[in-house]
Amino acid sequence: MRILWAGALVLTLLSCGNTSTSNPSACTQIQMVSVAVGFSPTPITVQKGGCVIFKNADPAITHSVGNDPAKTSVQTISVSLLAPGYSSTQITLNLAGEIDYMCTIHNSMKGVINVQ
Ligand SMILES: [Cu+2]
Repeated sequence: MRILWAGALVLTLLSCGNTSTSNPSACTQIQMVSVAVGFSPTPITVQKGGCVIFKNADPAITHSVGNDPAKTSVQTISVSLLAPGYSSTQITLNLAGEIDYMCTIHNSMKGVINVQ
C-alpha cells in the first residue's frame, strides 16, 4: 500500500510538470548548420509564450548561443556548448520584441527571433 501511494505521488508531480511547460514538439527548432551557413531558419517569428530549441546539425563543430552584444534584445538567451547532434533544452519566449543572437564561438553566425 505504501508503494502505491508513492507511485501516485510521483504521477501527480509528473502531471504538474507537464502542465506547466510547453509541449516540446510545439517548439520551433533552429539548427546550427555550419560556420559558413550559420543558423537556420532565421529570421523566425514565434508567438509570445512559444518556445525554441537549438539543435547542432553541424557534423563536426561545437556551437553555442548568446545574445548579440551589438544589438538590444528583449530577452537574454544562452545555450552553452552543444556538440554535434545535441539539442538545447526548450527556451520559452515570454517577451514581445526582437532577440538578436549569435554563436559565441563563431561571431559570424547570427540569427534573429521575432516574438509577437
Ligand atoms: Cu559556432
